[in-house]
Parts: sequence; structure tokens; C-alpha cells
Amino acid sequence: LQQKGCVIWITGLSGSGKSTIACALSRSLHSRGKLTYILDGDNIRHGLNRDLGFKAEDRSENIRRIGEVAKLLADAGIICITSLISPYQKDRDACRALLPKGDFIEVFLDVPLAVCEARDPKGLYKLARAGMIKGFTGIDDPYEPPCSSEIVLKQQQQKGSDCMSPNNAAEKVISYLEKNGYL
Ligand code: GGZ
Repeated sequence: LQQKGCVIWITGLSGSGKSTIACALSRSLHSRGKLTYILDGDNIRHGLNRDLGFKAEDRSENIRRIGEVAKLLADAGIICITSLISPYQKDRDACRALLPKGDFIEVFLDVPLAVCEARDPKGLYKLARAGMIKGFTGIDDPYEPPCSSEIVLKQQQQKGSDCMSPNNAAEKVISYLEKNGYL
């Protein structure tokens, strides 16, 4: 096997585009003949992590388990892409510490809450504002923005030339992987 595994850890608010970018990135890597696997919080919470809710301890345990699975996949030479809010710095850092230096690549989707809330693809922000979901990240639960991500992807509020598409975002990650010897 010629492939070096790694973990691409995408963090950001609900509605920031984590899953969409994870898919675009995965497709782009497949077209280069690379093996990838996406670990998506929303999906894994239906299976492996179905015993977990959204209290701080549950979110930490969710991140911890997915971090361990991501490490196993990276050990097997797979490019593992995670798509989790992962709101706490200490939990992200604990996952980073599981991997050899360089193999944990944090991608921060730096999208303002107002933009995520305006998109509201699943109507969850609306429910949270109405008090029908308690402890929703960004509304009445914290998100600690990362301070030293390998890659920061900013999303502009206005539509225009600097509005980042999922494919643009994927390209930025691909360039990073090329520069750092993962492709
Ligand atoms: C945040 C919530 C909540 C609460 C349900 N807070 O945008 P989505 O819908 O599809 O993805 C979100 C998902 C978050 O799961 P994660 O495993 O990524 O979270 S964490 O990393 O914090 O453990 C959202 C939905 O679940 N969801 N309730 N209260 N997001």
C-alpha cells in the first residue's frame, strides 16, 4: 500500500458545511485513487454512539470514541475525515495527541453563527431559539473556536467571488495534503 493515513478533523458549528465539505474532499481524494472514510457525528450517533446525548460529558465521550476510531483507520493507511462539531478545545487536543505528529490535520470552518442560523438546513436553530431544543451549540451551549488549526476556512456572509464553495474548500485541504507529503 502506497498510501499514508491521516485524520482530517473538520470542526465548526451545526450548518457550517462540515458534511458537505467532507463529501467534496472525499470525492476529490477518490478521483486521485486515495482510500478515504468519513466519520460523521450525526450518523455515528445513530449507531456506535447512540447511547450519547449532548451534555458536555456526552459530547466529550462522542469525540473521544470517534478520535480512537479515526486513529485506527489512519493506522490502516486510510485518509479519515471526521465531521463533528467538536466544540471543546481539550477534546480536540486529546484526539490530536493520539496520532503521530503531523497526522492530525484540524480544519476549522470559521462560519459566523448568523450564517449557519440563516441556512438552518434542518430547522434546528429555529427549534433551539424557540426553546424546544436545549443546549444547542452556539445558542445556549458553547463552541470554543480553535486557535491553532492547520487550516482555517472562512465563509463570507455575502455571495460573491470570495464565497467559498465546497469544492474550493476541498481544494485548500488537498493543497495542504500535497505540501505535507500525504498525497
Ligand atoms: C448541537 C445538535 C444538538 C445540540 C442535535 N447541539 O447539523 P446537524 O444537526 O446535522 O449536526 C448536529 C449534530 C451534532 O452532532 P456532533 O456529534 O457533531 O456534536 S458534538 O461534536 O458536539 O458531539 C445537529 C444535531 O447533531 N444536534 N442536537 N444540542 N447539535
